[in-house]
Order: sequence, then structure tokens, then C-alpha cells
Amino acid sequence: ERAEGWWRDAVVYQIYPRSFADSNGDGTGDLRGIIDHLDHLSELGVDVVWLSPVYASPMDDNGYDISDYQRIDPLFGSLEDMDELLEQAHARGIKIVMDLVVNHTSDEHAWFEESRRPGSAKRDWYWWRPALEGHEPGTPGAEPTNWSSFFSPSAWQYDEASGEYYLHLFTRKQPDLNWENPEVRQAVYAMMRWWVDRGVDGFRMDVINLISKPVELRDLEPEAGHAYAFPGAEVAHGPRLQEFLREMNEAVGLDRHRLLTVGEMPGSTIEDARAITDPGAGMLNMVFTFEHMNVDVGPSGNKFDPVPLDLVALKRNLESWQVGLADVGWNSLYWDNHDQPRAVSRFGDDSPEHRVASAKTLASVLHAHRGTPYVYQGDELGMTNTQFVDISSYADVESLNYHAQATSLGVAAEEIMAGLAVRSRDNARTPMQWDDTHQAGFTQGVPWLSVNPNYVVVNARAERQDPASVFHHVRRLIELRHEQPVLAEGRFELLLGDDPQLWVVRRTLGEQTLLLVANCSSAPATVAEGSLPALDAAQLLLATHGDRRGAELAPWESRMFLV
Ligand code: ISL
Repeated sequence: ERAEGWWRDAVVYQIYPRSFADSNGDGTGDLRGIIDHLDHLSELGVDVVWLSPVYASPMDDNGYDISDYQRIDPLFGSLEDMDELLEQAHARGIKIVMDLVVNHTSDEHAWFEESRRPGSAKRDWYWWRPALEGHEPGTPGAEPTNWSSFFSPSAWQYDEASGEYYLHLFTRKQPDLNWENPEVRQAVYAMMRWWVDRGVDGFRMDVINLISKPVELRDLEPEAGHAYAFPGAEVAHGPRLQEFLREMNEAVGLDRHRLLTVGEMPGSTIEDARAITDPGAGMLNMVFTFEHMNVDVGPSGNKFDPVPLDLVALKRNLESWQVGLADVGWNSLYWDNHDQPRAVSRFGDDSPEHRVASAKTLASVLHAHRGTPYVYQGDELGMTNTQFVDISSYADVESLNYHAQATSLGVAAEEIMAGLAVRSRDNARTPMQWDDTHQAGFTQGVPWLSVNPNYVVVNARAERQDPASVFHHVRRLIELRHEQPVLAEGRFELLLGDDPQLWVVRRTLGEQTLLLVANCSSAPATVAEGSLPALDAAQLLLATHGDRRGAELAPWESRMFLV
């Protein structure tokens, strides 16, 4: 293992447990279902699995609202199942990374239940504030600040019993922990050490850049016509964030144990990421940036009202992160996850004609960048967005809250449904498509969220048998990363940066050069004569349309060469 970090030539696979595999027929995926499908992951060749939360939870936000960090929710199984998963994954050389959700807990966590009692020893573990002076507590406008939450109008919930409000940046069942209190931090670190002792190999840290709030909570300027202001920039990368991350690393022994750490950081900049992933700084290995997730969000900032994708802007954005973290720090690479629409539907073309080639080409582009790639479950099959037409089909709290809010503001129903169809988080959460039998082989019962009807064509069994499938393309990309150091470590260059169709990447390491030429459009493309190095003698590593070297590329055709 190299000193720089074993995760630099690793590929991470994200499992969203409730949608992966259901072993007991209750309609919800579980740990035993994951254990039963480890062969799929071995065959794909991934090094690490990141498990979205499986802890005890009232499931207001599908487990991102945790009521006990040291128990497994009965929906998913037991601690014994977790131990077995760790053992069986490790036996196959696969590491397990847990989701760490410590910006907030559930309002049903024992810490919050105690904090709720005025005068209790844990009162200060959360952000309690009185109503605005001169206002009747609990009435609109009496909130301590005018902040909105990610998922609802106000970030403050009034608590009758104590006559005060508590802060929740997400749902009202997700109160924010007060990291200013050292007891809170020590309790979190102790819980993390408990999991490390149990054998977990790292943490994906949920909205970890929100943990340090400016102690002086102040009103912000709302956008015209709005009563509340979104405090994203106010609470992200707060004054003590880096101090807390260093303290956590030291107290838990994150570096000492050579654990994988990746911080989810909406709003982070290249400078933030560089500082935080500097290996000498003792914080984190990687962060998840969101900049490329915002390229197709319009000026309104409303994610449910997207604008067409500008490929050049997307290319240039990823390039800026490659350049920014070239000498210090390390990138994470992702197209989607459980919060985003499916990559092939958003950045590719999910029509029957182009789905396979575009899913493959997007994968090649991602893996050709320098950093650690994250494959979200089902992306290795080219799974697509779902096709819900009725609000009753949706389950996600963000989608349901948005629907209710937009409806009350008078937005037309068709417009709301159209926004959800392309952007709802449920697009990524439909059950994993294992085969073409009952409910895609996901469950013997009724799934908690409807299976995408295209499972008869798009499923793991069919793709594992088909050498030309998306599955085998992604498998080969992972294999290449392990075989060719240039993929993990090579210097990155974007070529033909302003071409609106072609995505061309060159990687170099010593004598080795890797070149990816990809047509990221649903129309044919031409490489202008002399614009790229000659490839006659190059070795073709992986392609979507066979060994073709001419100037013409079919829609979504891509070719990866070793020169
Ligand atoms: O989902 C989003 C896009 O609308 C993001 O704003 C998301 O809320 C943000 O990335 C934080 O996500 C994480 O924390 C949330 C949880 O709902 C998400 O599933 C999780 O990934 C609160 O814990």
C-alpha cells in the first residue's frame, strides 16, 4: 500500500440499503439482502462499499434522521447482520464505509429528548433560542431568525413545552447538534471509535461542512417576494469547521487507522476542498463538491426548474477541480447518488436508442478524470429516472414538501409534476433491478417505492450475461484503474475544451499516455483533422463501438487508448 493513501486507485460503490435487495419480503431492502448480493459487487470489482444509513431511525428522511447511532434499524436487520456483512465483505477484499450523519440527529434521539427538557444537562447540545422580542411565540414571524430550511419554509420549530425554538436545517425531525459544545463533539467521536472497533473502514460524512455555525445567528436578506432566506452560505464552512475536522481525525484516529473519509460539502469551493483534503492537514481524504450538480440549475436556484445542460460548462467545471487539486488534495468523482436524478437521464440520453452507449460513455468520462470514482447502485446497469405521473407515487420528503409548497403558491400542477419527474430524489431510489422476474427480483412482497417498468430490459442478470452491456463496460473501467497506474495517478489535461460535443481527456504518467475521446451528444461528431495526437499505433483499451479510429464518432461513441 502506498503512503499517499490506498483509496487513490480504489472505486467506491454506493448502496442505498432500502432499495438494494429485500431478503424478507417486507418490501424494504436490508443487510441480509446486501450479503446475498456480494457476488455482484465482487464481479464488478469494486474496492469499497459506502452504505447509506442503516441506523435506528423514525425514517422521516429515510434514515438520515438517526435516533440511535449504535443500533441497526429493525427494518434493515441487526448488529449481528452488520457484523456478518463486515466479515463477508472483508473476506472478498471489499471495505465498508458507513454514512456518518452528525450535523443533526432525529428528534427522537435520546440526546434530543433530554435536551427538550428545559434546564436539562443537555439543553445546550442543540440550538435553542427564544421567540423574537415583541412577537407571540409560535406565530409566523416570531422565529428567532428568518432562515429557511433545505426542506421546509422555516428552519425553526417551536416547542410548546419549553416555549423556545430549535434549529433544523433539514426537516423539523432533524434538529441540528450544537458542535460548539465540547461534550457533543466527544460523544460523536466516541460513537465513531465504537464503529471503527467493530471493523468499519471509513466514513462518508453527511453535510459535514455545516457543523460549525456562526454563534451569532443573524437575519439574512431574503430574495424578493420571500419571507425566509436560505442560510446555505451563512452556515457552510463556518469559522471552526477545520478545527473540528482536525480534532475529529485526531480523536478517532481516522488517519492512524488509514480509514477512507469523504465529506459531503454542498457549497464548497476548490479552495475549501484543497485545504481540507491536503494530506498534511489531518482532516479528510476527499470531499463531495456540488458545483457540477448545479451546472443545469437555472438562475432561480430552484432545482426543480432546471435549464438545458451546457456541456462546455460541465467540462470546464470538472477541469477547474482537476487543476485546483492537481498538486495538493484529491478529488472524488461522481455523476449522481441517492439525492440526484439518474446520470444517464440527466447527462446522457436514456432513450432506447442511446441509453447503453451514453451510460458507458459517461462512465468512461468519469473514470478518466483523476480522483476516486463513486458508482451509485444501478448506474453499472444504466438504470434510468422513473416515470411517476401521480404525486401519490412519490415518497421522498423533499419532493412531497416541494409539491405542497409549490401548490400553495399557485404553481400549475403540470409544472410541478414535470419538475419532479426530472429532479425528484426518488428517481435514484427505485429498487435495484436484479432480473426480469416479479418486482425485478428486488422483493417477494410489495416494494416501498415502485420498480421502474424498464426492469424487463435493464437488469443485472441480463447484463452479466451480455459482454456488450453497461455492466461489463463499468467492470472493465474498474479493472483498468487497478491495472494502469496512469488512470489513478496520471496528470490530467482537458483537450478541445470548447468543443460542444466532444469530451477529450489526456492523462500522462512517465512514458504512459492515456487518451479518451468521447462524443457526449446524441448526434454524430467529427474530430477535426490534426486536432488530436495520431492514434494509429495506440492500443485501444475500451470502446463503445468496437475498434474504430476514424475522425467520425457515432452518437455517444467513446474510445479509450493507451498511447
Ligand atoms: O438533496 C439535495 C438536493 O436537493 C441536497 O440539498 C441535500 O439535501 C444535501 O445534499 C444534503 O444531503 C444529505 O443530507 C440530507 C439528506 O436528506 C440527504 O439524503 C443527504 O445525502 C439530510 O441529512
